[in-house]
Amino acid sequence: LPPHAAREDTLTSQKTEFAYPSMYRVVLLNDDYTPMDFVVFVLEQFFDKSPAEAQAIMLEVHNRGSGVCGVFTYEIAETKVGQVMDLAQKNQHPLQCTLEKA
Ligand code: TYC
Repeated sequence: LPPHAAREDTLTSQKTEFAYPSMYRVVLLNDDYTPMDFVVFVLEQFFDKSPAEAQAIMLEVHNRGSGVCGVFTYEIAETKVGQVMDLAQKNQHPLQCTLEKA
């Protein structure tokens, strides 16, 4: 169904308007100082990645400059960016994490 689709309510025959939420990529950016193990930990802890997935995403960021941690609705994406940035700051790592509309 496209955005702004309407479904027929089975019992009442009323049309219920709804729209799918916009989705946002959470993106990690490379830098020269954040330890690889820290990035792997972040991906496991906040994005539910397996150790192998986390390692692969970390290496993609390291080798290509950026990588996608996951795709979420705005509020969840924003929360995850905040969690990553908080933990990086607490550990004095310059790791950057941002949102982009999918
Ligand atoms: N480039 C970092 C290093 O060599 C590792 C790193 C990977 C940093 C991913 C940030 O998002 C990042 N220690």
